[in-house]
Amino acid sequence: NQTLTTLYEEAVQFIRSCYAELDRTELVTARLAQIEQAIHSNGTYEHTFEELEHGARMAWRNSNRCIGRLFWKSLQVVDRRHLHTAKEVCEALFQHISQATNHGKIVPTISLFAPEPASSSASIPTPASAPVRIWNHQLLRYAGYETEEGVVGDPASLKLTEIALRLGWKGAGTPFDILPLIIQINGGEPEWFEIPEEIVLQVPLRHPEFDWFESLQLRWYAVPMIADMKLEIGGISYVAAPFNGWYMETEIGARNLADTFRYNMLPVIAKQLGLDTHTNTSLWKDKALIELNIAVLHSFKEAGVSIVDHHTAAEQFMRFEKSEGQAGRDLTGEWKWLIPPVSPATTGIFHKGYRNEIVKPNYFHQQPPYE
Ligand code: HEM
Ligand code: NRG
Repeated sequence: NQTLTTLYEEAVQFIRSCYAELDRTELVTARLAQIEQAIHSNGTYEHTFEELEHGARMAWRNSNRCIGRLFWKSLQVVDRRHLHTAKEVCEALFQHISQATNHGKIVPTISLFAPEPASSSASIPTPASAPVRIWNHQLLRYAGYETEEGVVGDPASLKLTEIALRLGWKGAGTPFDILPLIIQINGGEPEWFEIPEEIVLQVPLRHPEFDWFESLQLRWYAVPMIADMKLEIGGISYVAAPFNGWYMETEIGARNLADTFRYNMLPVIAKQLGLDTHTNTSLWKDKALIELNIAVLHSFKEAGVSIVDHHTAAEQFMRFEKSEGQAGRDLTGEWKWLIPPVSPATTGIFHKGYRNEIVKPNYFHQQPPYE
């Protein structure tokens, strides 16, 4: 059976590198014999907690688009493979949100739910057959509504917001409504759960010098928690594996609140700054962008919420590069994602090249369950 052979080969590769890194090479032969047996009788195998923990960390280390990889060893891995009902999964996600937020001192964390069943010769699983699927892009994200006056909220959430409303959720209709969690079990009907307000840390944005900034009533949630990627370790696919670190300020200040197809705040900010928005040569977009990013950094700092500026993040990435070299590993990276969207050429990353080869374990985009 071709699929099972591939699964075993993937397992061999992973177990060898994982155990070598953990200084457990003497255990490889016995563990592989066990895995081969398990695949033979069940069509799949189960990771030990140590394999899961180190595999998720290796996957972060291998994430070519991530500038934050210096801290890969600190990832906290939570084993949630035994949870089966939507209610149980929801409770675990609430715990992830509060423990990772940690009152602002953010803890990089991943929760791992039961993996997709490995293919057997009898049936090839579709994404819908996964024991757990999380429909949200991030555990915390703002809704977006199409109205007569245009989009209210985050245009990136239009589709999921529509789904939530269709399932019976009701949003307040503000520009910053937190979407409910939408959880699907065994390909059945998805269920939605409102996230308790008390576990959602958000940061109102203020500028250190401009008092008018506060009246824009901008805010962002404290913790980015990607919920729709699949973690692949040793041939096993964890399709529900939400993870988080902390924000780099440009993600909020140069993209989420600035992109014309997101909150599109640059024109309003430039006008408040008294800039001429009718000519490109006033560089009004650039000036507005910088003040918005300053406000994001200042507000997170004042609120005691972890965040990194793009210069520090780039320096940390260069340290990561160096430590990977010392560990004898080849660094891979995706340059156009690694460079920050603000002043890229002021960072060392801009002036280097990276090999964009995919090494596993890794996090992958997957087909959304609702398409
Ligand atoms: C992408 C920073 C933690 C995995 C990114 C991006 C940034 C970033 C700026 C680009 C995002 C974008 O342009 O939309 C950070 C920082 C972290 C952190 C500052 C702080 C600790 C993590 C963790 C993981 C991770 C804990 C996984 C365990 C990824 C992946 C991507 C990514 C897979 C690519 C996402 C995609 O393709 O959409 N990170 N990250 N990062 N990061 Fe990190
Ligand atoms: N740009 C997205 C988040 C992508 C991941 N970024 C991180 N990941 N910092 C946004 O919401 O702006 N992380 O795990 O910390």
